Amino acid sequence: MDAPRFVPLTTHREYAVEEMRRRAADFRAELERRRTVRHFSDRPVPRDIIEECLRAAGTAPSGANLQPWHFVVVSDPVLRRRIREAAEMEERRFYATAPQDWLEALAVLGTDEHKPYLQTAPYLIVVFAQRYGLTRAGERVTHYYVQESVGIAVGLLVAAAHHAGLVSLTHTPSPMGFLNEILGRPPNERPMLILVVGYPADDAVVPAITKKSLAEIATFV
Ligand code: IYR
Repeated sequence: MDAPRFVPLTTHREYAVEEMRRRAADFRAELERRRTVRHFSDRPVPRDIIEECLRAAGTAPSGANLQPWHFVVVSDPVLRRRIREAAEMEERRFYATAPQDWLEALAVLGTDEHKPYLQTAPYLIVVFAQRYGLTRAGERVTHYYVQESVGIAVGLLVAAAHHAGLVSLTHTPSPMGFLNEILGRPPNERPMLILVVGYPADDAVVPAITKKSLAEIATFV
């Protein structure tokens, strides 16, 4: 077992309370402008911007710092077409067989089995959760809190893309096993979602939905 090694915390910044208040409110306001978008432009996005967003995602905390995620950035049009075709096949089944209450909950979003954005947007970031890791020698390494860890990383990725001036969509065709096959990922990796990233279409519209208030989402005791 490795002994813990510590270094001084040199990265923390403290702000005067007024500045802290302003920063908290500014950040909140910036995140409030984020919308999940389903109408994408095919305008290219420089790859280095996506790389920076992924570095931001990679800063996420994770169980035992094992960082149980892998991001496959798909820009190849042939692969995007194959992913769209496979996803639409799953979605046709979903919309034909999902329980009525699920379909009713989804109605406000106006979604259906057609997923043209999987081909239009310049990037599909396919997020894989590593159920366990593998050493160079091929031995299994147990990963802890995988869903929580990858969920946090995706949250940071969504925020990073927004902060950079891009829009995104968390897309979860289910089941998603076809992604391992198309992208050649190993069996210890489970596809968690596809983050569609790019610029919005000029005529993009979004559902008229609202977020819960602070009183609804939080309790102070
Ligand atoms: N995966 C389907 C259905 C869907 C489910 C939920 I929960 C959503 O928030 C949105 C869509 C689709 O992508 O259409």
